[in-house]
Amino acid sequence: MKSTLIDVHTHIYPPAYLRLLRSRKQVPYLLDLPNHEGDEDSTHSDSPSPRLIILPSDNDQRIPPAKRGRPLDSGYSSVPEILEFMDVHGIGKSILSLANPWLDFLPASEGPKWALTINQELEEVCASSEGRLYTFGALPLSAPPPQICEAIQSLGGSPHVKGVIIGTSGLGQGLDDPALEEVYATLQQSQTLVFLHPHYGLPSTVYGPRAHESGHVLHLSLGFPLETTISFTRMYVSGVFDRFPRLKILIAHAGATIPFLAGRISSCIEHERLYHDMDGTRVGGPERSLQEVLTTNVWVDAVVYSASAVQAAADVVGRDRVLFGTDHPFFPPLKAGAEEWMSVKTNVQAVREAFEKAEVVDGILGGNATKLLDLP
Ligand code: 5CU
Repeated sequence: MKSTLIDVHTHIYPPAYLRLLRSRKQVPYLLDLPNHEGDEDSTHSDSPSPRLIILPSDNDQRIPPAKRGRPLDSGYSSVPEILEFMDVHGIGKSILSLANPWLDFLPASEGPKWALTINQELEEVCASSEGRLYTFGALPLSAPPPQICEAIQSLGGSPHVKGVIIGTSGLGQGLDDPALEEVYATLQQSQTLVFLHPHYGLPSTVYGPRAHESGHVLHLSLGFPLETTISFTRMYVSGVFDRFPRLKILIAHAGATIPFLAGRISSCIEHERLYHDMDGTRVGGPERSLQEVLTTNVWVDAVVYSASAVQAAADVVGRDRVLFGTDHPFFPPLKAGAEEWMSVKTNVQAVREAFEKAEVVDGILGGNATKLLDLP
């Protein structure tokens, strides 16, 4: 297959990170299974794969251990398997990012050294990939802002780093936290692309007492995109993009529900009494329009599994600001032995179905990423 696709959304747990998870007993951690609890999902080994317990809901004691979280097979960390996955799906280049929950859970004193270790491992993997792998670096977000800024600056020296990945919690208070100003200033000044990705979802109470019966469905399909939507909207209404108008942000999962809700968000701002005086003159709230921010600061991936959704996202942010992604190693085929991943095929087809013009399809499947990330 011709390898022309560029995958901007593909995750990895490098060996150092797996060692970190293995050393822990609280979420996130690896749950080893005794042999008799054999994991039917695992297709890679005779002994049961440990379970990857990363989401708070994964730790639900009502779920049997062999079904908790997901099986950690080698696809989560093996670079040869990633390259093979790329070959099977015609992916020429991939941008690897550390998967959730990144380094968010570490004590402040440990974040920077782990960020350094993980980012070095990722840079080495990419450097020996003959131009096929690049990376979004991880940030030690639990550390004090000056150390986060130092980490951003040190990534500038790594030739394969194309930006950073962050979750929605920031320093613990979200991405509208004034304490992040120094970090945003550094990101803007260095023109570092920020890949915004969810992990925390919504408070578990919203899913009701039967949530454990549907596994990850509610959390991943609704919690993830709503978390991203809320996080980005908080950044916008708090004026982050007014103060840092050259910030560059790539929003996961086709911009979550932001493209769909952009009009409503803008209308709520236009009707917010706190933002207007008695004459109706604007006295507060974000200065730049959401439309302007979405078409100048924002890019989105195309991981949305639907032609109409990817089209809607492109209508709002611009067709040249949508970038193909796979979300590997999440959403693997559940059928043993399947080579092609339905999740990947669905996303490629959605792009081909949504747009008639070959140049738009080619842009989304690879050209836009080449330009944004300055890929060879
Ligand atoms: O949908 C996704 O992006 C993911 C992810 O990145 N991590 C995860 O735990 N589940 C789904």
